[in-house]
Amino acid sequence: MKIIDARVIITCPGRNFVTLKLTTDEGVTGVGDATLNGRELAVASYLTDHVCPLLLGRDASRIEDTWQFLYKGGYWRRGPVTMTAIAAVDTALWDIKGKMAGLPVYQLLGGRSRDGVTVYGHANGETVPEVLDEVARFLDLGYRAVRVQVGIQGIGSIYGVSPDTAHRESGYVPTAESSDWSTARYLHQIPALFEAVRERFGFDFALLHDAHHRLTPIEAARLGRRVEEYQLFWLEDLVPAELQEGFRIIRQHTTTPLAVGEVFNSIWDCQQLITEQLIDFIRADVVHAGGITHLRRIFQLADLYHVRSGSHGANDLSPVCLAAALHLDISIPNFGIQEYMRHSAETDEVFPHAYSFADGYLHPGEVPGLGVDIDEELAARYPYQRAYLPINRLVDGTVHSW
Ligand code: KDG
Ligand code: MG
Repeated sequence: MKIIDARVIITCPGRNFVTLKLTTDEGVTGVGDATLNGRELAVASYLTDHVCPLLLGRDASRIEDTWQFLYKGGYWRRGPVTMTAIAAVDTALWDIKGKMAGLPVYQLLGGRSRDGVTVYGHANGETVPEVLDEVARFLDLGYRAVRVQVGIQGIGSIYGVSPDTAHRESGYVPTAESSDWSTARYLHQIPALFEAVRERFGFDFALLHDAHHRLTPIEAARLGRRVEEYQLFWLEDLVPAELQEGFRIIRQHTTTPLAVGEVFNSIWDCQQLITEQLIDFIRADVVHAGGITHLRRIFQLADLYHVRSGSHGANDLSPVCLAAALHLDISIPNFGIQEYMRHSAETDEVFPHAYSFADGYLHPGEVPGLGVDIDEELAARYPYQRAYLPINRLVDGTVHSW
């Protein structure tokens, strides 16, 4: 079974998505997400100009071999562009393998380890009462887990707190700059949000929060310790994780569970975090961490060290990535939670899919392969639009992590 066509499709049904579509000589197609928010065309070029020509004529059934061929064969290793491109090929090959076998991909990964994939939604707001209304909405919809983000007084527009989650949260805001970030204000005000949520809704659901890499380890340690009484499911991305040993400081001071990894691309980005048990949840995702093949390897390492999965699932990852994540989530033993930021209606139309939400869980569906496709005719009606992630600055103008 040979690959005879490899094409990259770029579409912008509200935000940009890059998709790889492979076709075999038997007419079977497979899709893989290749979206790297804000740097979409770099991956598209990596695929079109360098990888696609190498795929033609290759045996579509050799998933692991193709992964190694692209990873080791490229000589230049790791990094978001390379690993997103490899992920797209890998995901498309799993899709093809499932279709050939007549089985949903999760069956090829060992079958179900659970009945449904617990997901968390995003309750955002400029003020605490606004966030509380959003939490109520999610709980009414049946969610068992909610992430809460709120505006901070004295700070302008903060990334990730807009209730307009379909577009702004994951960065479709070409010129947004916040220029008055203050960690002191944030640390002072944020505990009141968790207190208000627990006071009104109790403790019978998982509560999460994302700090978007904005703190130092000792600031993070202080926050984690301060909010222990609210029993968060996790605090996410407290500090940038290039310095993996930095998490030791946080760990020494707090029992609040820690999650990190949405910008990771390989097992080596989290090797120390996992093997030293410095985190509780690894947030690497299918599209940016080398596809189903490599993410499964990360989760298997994590399982040995009591670290559970918590895959990134913002809506700048396409429905193809979400479908792939769900097949992995439902099959692995150490699943923790899956982020679920619903896509816009236009995006859902461009990417018809078999997965469905019910009672706080996502279900991958029983369609052979990944159960997701791209409607190319519709996709063509939404041409690419240049867009960037926002920039965050301190009061004095210093660029700061967001
Ligand atoms: O492209 C960046 C987004 O995916 C990211 O900022 C969203 O932090 C995020 C999250 O937790 O989903
Ligand atoms: Mg995040």
